[in-house]
Amino acid sequence: MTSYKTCHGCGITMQSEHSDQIGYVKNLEQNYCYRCFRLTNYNELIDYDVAEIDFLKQITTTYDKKNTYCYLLDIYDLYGSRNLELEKLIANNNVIIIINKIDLVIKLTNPKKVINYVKSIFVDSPLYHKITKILLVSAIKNYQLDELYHLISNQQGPVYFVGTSNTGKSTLLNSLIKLTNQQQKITVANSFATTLATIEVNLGTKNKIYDTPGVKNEHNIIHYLAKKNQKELIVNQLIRPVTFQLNSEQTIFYQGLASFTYLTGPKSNFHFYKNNKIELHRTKLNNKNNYFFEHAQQANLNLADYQNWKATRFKIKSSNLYSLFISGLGWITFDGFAGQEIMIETNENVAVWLSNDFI
Ligand SMILES: Nc1nc2c(ncn2[C@@H]2O[C@H](COP(=O)(O)OP(=O)(O)OP(=O)(O)O)[C@@H](O)[C@H]2O)c(=O)[nH]1
Ligand SMILES: [Mg+2]
Repeated sequence: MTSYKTCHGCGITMQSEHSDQIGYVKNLEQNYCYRCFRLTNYNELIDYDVAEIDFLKQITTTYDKKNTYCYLLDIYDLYGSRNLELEKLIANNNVIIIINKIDLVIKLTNPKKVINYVKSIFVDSPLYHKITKILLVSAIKNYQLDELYHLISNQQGPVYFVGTSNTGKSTLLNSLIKLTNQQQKITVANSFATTLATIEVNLGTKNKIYDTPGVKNEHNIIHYLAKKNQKELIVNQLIRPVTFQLNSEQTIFYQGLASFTYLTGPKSNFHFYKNNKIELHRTKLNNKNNYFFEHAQQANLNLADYQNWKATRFKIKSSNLYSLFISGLGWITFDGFAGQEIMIETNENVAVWLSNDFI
């Protein structure tokens, strides 16, 4: 039987007929669907096929400009956690940009520098002129949550928390729920597509607050991994950089996930900010292909397949402090100067960006 009752954890309409389908619950009196129950109590993801659900279509937009959108980005994947279609969709309304998971880098962060940097990467975005505030927060450490609460409770109309999947929207709302002594618990998980429909959240404010399902983030390497590796690559511990002093024609492998090659330039330091679970291995450029076939592809962290392995080259044009981002693998910071050449190899869909240093 299908009901009109929605799951308190993920927002999906519940049904008690098909145990192999989304929304299943044995007894419709329950408040949480079976998937949320297993996720919350056993950290086990029931793999219903949610890949085809178009979560972008579920984002409510109006043209009366009354809505406010809290657009969450993940500090570990600042570029990859953006979604341009979503930015177009919400560009008619006020936008608060929230950079979450700041606890991952808290000891390294100069907040003003990060905020200015975020502003600069949105210059070309359709929502640039709608950004009313950029806030750095940590949902799990309650960092800046009072300020966030103050901001959202002072908005005129409804506030929607939006963003790509896994940026921490539901975790952030759960923390706000706790801080305001409300009784509600949204399901959160170390995986993608946890929230499945819009959920109204009670924070005791005059205006309405909503959690929404995360939009798919196709740039992130997590989507191209062997499935068994996906959980391991989601970062939730403080990132400690690893420094390599490299001569030209040296390569660093991120196990079987990607490689970084210093092609041309004098001896230089490169600081790798990455998930602590990924081991880095150095080899010479002329041994790169051997290493790739003999070790990298057999590593315990690897991609689902290697058909779309692609090289992207960067030539540094002027002296500056740079950060090179690989979506889902963190970033590499270095003191660059004109003439240096660098190459990243990974799945062709994984986004790679070179920009000024941001932290
Ligand atoms: N380190 C750290 N991890 C966080 C923080 N906020 C969320 N996470 C983790 O990020 C993962 C995803 O959190 P969710 O709240 O489920 O993310 P979501 O954006 O609601 O995901 P969808 O519902 O799929 O859109 C979980 O493993 C959280 O523990 C944070 O402030 N710091
Ligand atoms: Mg969620």
